[in-house]
Amino acid sequence: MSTPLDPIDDERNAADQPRHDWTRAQAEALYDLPFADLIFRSQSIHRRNFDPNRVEIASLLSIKTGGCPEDCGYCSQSAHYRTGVKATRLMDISAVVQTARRARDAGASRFCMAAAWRNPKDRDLDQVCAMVSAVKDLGMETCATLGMLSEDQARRLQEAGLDFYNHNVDTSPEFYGQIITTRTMQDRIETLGFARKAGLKVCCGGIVGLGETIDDRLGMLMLLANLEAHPESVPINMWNEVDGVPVNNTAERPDPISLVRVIAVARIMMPGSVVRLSAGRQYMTDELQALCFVAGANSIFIGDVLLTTKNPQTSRDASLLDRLGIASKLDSVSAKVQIADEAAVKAAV
Ligand code: SAM
Ligand code: DTB
Ligand code: SF4
Repeated sequence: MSTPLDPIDDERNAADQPRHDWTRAQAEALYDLPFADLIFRSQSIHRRNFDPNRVEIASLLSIKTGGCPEDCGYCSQSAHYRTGVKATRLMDISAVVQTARRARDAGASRFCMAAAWRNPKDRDLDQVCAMVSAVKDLGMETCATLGMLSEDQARRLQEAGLDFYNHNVDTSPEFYGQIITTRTMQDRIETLGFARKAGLKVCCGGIVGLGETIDDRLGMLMLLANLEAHPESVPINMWNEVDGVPVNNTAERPDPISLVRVIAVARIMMPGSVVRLSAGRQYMTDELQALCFVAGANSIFIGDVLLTTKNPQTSRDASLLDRLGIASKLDSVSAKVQIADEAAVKAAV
């Protein structure tokens, strides 16, 4: 092995002593380990902090789709690009609760409500708070992702029963400006700070496959791991391809081995965080997903659609988890569960 790994100290890296001082050299040294050594380290750390045979099941609903004023270069919902996604109004509470109940009955323990906003208007936030309280009453963990928040909005969401706020850094600080120009990385960090201050748990990660380098992938992980507190959830999305967005000019589907390495490094750097294998599972083989779980991923979204793009069918996920010996409520339900309604599944790109 060419690069000495000292002073990486896995013992010091238990969840109760999380580190926030990761250097680029250490991140690179981990990423470059021979594959078996990297996976052994990440799986050992995973086992010290989690049940290795458990995967969290979350479900996602777009409560307000499209027409977004932001220019995120990967996104089907930005009003800046012609992607064929139709803008909708904020959903009724009853329809949201109905979808959440279906997701719960299909085996999901967390329900994430997403809106294509730069930031919520106060009037809309009242409606989202009512949704959050109603979903919480179903006995589910609640998560929302609504764009930038003010301190007061974060507090109101927390009081309504919100458990998690999702707001991603998306990529490395160096690559960020090539993907988004309408909000800065600093804006995002500020919203994450307001969420924390309000007592919300933080769900924060990013995307691979936009055309970023491996250094960018590691830069994103370092940014997350060196935050004052590690996000409780870290979604790693692989870009779900969308026609008509600028990222098509640079995008490259990551080498599957690189994806597994990224997951393993995330697990080692943020040992107590739940790492979600998020968008992009539609392109992954069962074997690749299994490797990601072994490397330390321990959460997925179920449902045939994410927000506007496809996700594996729940029956396929049920079969995969079952064959891996990962207990879930999914294997006890009908093989034909459809959480989103028919129209959303047809519209998914
Ligand atoms: N509009 C809100 C915002 O961006 O703050 C919340 C929803 S937005 C869709 C949440 C995250 O989903 C983005 O930050 C990005 O990381 C991820 N995402 C969006 N489109 C994606 C795509 N096509 N493939 C993979 N991930 C995507
Ligand atoms: C996250 O990191 N991934 C989810 C959730 N947070 C909101 C969103 C994935 C969206 C995939 C693209 C789409 O379906 O439009
Ligand atoms: Fe809007 Fe969110 Fe899409 Fe960016 S990622 S364009 S903020 S919906």
